[in-house]
Amino acid sequence: MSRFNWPKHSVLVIAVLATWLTTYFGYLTSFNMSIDNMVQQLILFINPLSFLLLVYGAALFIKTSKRRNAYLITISAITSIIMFANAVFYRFFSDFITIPLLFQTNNFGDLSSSVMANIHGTDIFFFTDVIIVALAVKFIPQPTETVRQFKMGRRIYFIATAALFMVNLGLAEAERPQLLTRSFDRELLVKNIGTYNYHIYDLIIQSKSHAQRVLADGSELSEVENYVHANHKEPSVDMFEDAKGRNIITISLESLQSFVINQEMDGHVITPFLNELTKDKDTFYFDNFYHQTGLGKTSDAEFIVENSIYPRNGSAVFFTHSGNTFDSMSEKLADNGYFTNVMHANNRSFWNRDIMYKALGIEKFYDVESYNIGEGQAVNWGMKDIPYFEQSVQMMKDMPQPFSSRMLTLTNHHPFDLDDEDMLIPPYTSNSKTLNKYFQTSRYLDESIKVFFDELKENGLYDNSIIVMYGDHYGISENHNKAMGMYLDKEITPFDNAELQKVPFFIHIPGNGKGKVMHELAGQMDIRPTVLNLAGIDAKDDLQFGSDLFSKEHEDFVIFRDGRFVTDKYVYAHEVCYDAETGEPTDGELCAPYVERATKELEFSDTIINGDLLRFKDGQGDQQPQTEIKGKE
Ligand code: GP9
Ligand code: MN
Repeated sequence: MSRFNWPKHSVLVIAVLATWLTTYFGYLTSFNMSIDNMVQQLILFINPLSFLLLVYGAALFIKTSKRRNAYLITISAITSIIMFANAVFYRFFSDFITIPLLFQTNNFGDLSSSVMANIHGTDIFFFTDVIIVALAVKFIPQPTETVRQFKMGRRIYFIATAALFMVNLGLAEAERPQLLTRSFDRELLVKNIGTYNYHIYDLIIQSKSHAQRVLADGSELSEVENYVHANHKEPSVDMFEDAKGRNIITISLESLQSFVINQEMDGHVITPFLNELTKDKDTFYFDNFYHQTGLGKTSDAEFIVENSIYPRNGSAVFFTHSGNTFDSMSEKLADNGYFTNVMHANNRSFWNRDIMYKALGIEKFYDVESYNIGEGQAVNWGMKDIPYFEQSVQMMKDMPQPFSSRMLTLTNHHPFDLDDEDMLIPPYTSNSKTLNKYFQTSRYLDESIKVFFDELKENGLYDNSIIVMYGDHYGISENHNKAMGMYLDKEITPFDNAELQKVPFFIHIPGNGKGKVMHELAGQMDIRPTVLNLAGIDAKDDLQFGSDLFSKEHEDFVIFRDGRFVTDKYVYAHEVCYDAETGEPTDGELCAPYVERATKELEFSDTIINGDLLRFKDGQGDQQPQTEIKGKE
C-alpha cells in the first residue's frame, strides 16, 4: 500500500501485540479474577506474552510468505477460539475449561443447552486480533523468502522468549509459592501463567494419567482386593443404635494439630471448647490419631475421608485423577438415603473441587457463592469460620434429613492472620511468626466450633446429628522446628516430627454417654470405615485401607503418605527405626517387616488410582453423578 518501508517482521510483531492485548482485555472483561496488588496485575498483564512469542515465533522458520501468513492467521484464530470458549464456559461454570470436564459426558448436556444462551454479541471482540492480523497480512508487504543471516536474530528472539517465561514464572512463584506443585486452583494458574500455558499444563497432567489408565486391566484389582480383604478387620456392632439414621456432620479442622489440645501457651488455654469435649461423656476423642496427607493437603484429607485410599505422592489427586471412578463415602451414604453435600466458603475451582465432587458423587456443593460475606467477615484466605458456621446452620435447616454435610474450615490457615477483634489470646513469642500466630488462630477455630454447637442446638439440629471432626494436616512445618523446640522445651528430632503429625479426631454422639479418650493408633484412613459403620452401613466388600476404630481387631499401624510409619512399638522416619517409647534410634531390622508392608500398601493404593481400577469393580463405573453447585438464589 503506502510507500512506508515496513520492517521485515512487522506482521509477526503486530500479530503478537494484537493477540496479547486482546487476551489481556479478555481477562479483564470476561473473568471475575480477584487481583489484590500491583504485582498480580503485572503478572496478569505479561502472562500471555511468552507463549504468544513462542507460537507466533515459529513463523520465523516458515520459508514462504504465503504459508507464513496462513500460519499467523491460524494461530490468531486458535488463540481467539480458546479465549472465547473459556469466556462462554466461565459464564456458566465460573471456571476455566479443563479436559476431564469435557470428557464427563453428562456435562455435555449442560454445555450444549447453555452455550447458545451464554454467547453474547460482544464476544466478537475476542476475534479482534484475527481481523488485525488478516489486515496486516493483506496490506503490509513482506519478504518472500526468509533470509539466511537471520539465524542469529532468531536465536536472540527465542532466548528472550524463554527469559520472559522465566521472569513470569519467577514472579508467579514469589506471589504463590509452590504454584505448580500444590496450589491447584485453575483461577490461580490462569492468573499466574496465563490461559494458554495453563491449557498446556492441563493437557500434560491429564494425558499422563490417561496413559496409565489405558494400560491398566482388571487383573490388578484382584491382587489389591486380596491384600485388602486379607487385612480386613471385623467392625464393631455396639454403636449402631445411637448413630443410625442421624445427620452426619464431618468437619475438617484446618491445620489443627494435636499438640495444642489440652495444652496452654504462656498460661493461656488454646482450645478450651475442644478440651471440654475430650472429657465429655458423649465424645470419643482419639489422641493417637495421624493425618496421612501429601501435597494435596486439605483435599488429600477429603480424598482419604471419602475413599479410605491414600492420596498421591508429589501431586494432588484431586487435580490429577478427577476423571476416575470412586466408591466414595458420600455415594454410599446417598445410596442409603442421605442428602450428601459439602459446605466450604471458598471458590469452587480451588483444589478442583467442582470437578472432583462430581466424581465422588456428592450431591451438592455449597461454595463461596452460597454465603454472604459481610464487612469484617473475611480474613486471610476468605470467610471467617464463625460467620461460616452460623450461615451454614441456616442452610442445614432447609436440607432434607438425614443429611451428610462435610464442612471445611479456613481461618486457621497459613499465614495464620487474624483481625484484632478475633485474637482471643496473645501471640506466642518464639522466633517464628508463623507459630506465634498459629496459637491465636487455633484459639479462634476452637471458638468457632463452640458457636457451631450452640447454633445446632438453637436450631433443633443437634440431637439428631453426629459430629465427626478431624485435623486435616499439619499447620506448622519442619521449617519451624526451632520455635517448636522452644514451645515443647526439647530439641526436635525426626522422631518428634513424626509424632507432631498427630491431629485431633473427635466423634461426638449427643446422648451417647459412653464417650471416652481412645488411645488406639489410628489415622484418617479409618474415618470412612468408622463413620459408615456408625451409620449401620455395610462396607465389608469395599476397598478400604483403614478399618473401624471401635473394632476389637483394629491394628496399631499407621502409614504416612511419605512412607514414614508408626506402630505401637516403633516409629520409622527418614529411614531410621526409633523405639516408640524412648524416641531413641533402635535396630533397623525391627522395623523391616513393617517397611515392607508400608511400601506394598502405598504401591497398591497408587495402582488403584493410576489405573483407575475401581471402574472394574462390580456395579461401578457406569454412573456419573451430578454435583449441583449451590449459588445464591
Ligand atoms: C482451600 C482450603 C485450604 O479451599 O481447603 O487448602 P490447603 O492449603 O489447606 O490445602
Ligand atoms: Mn488445609
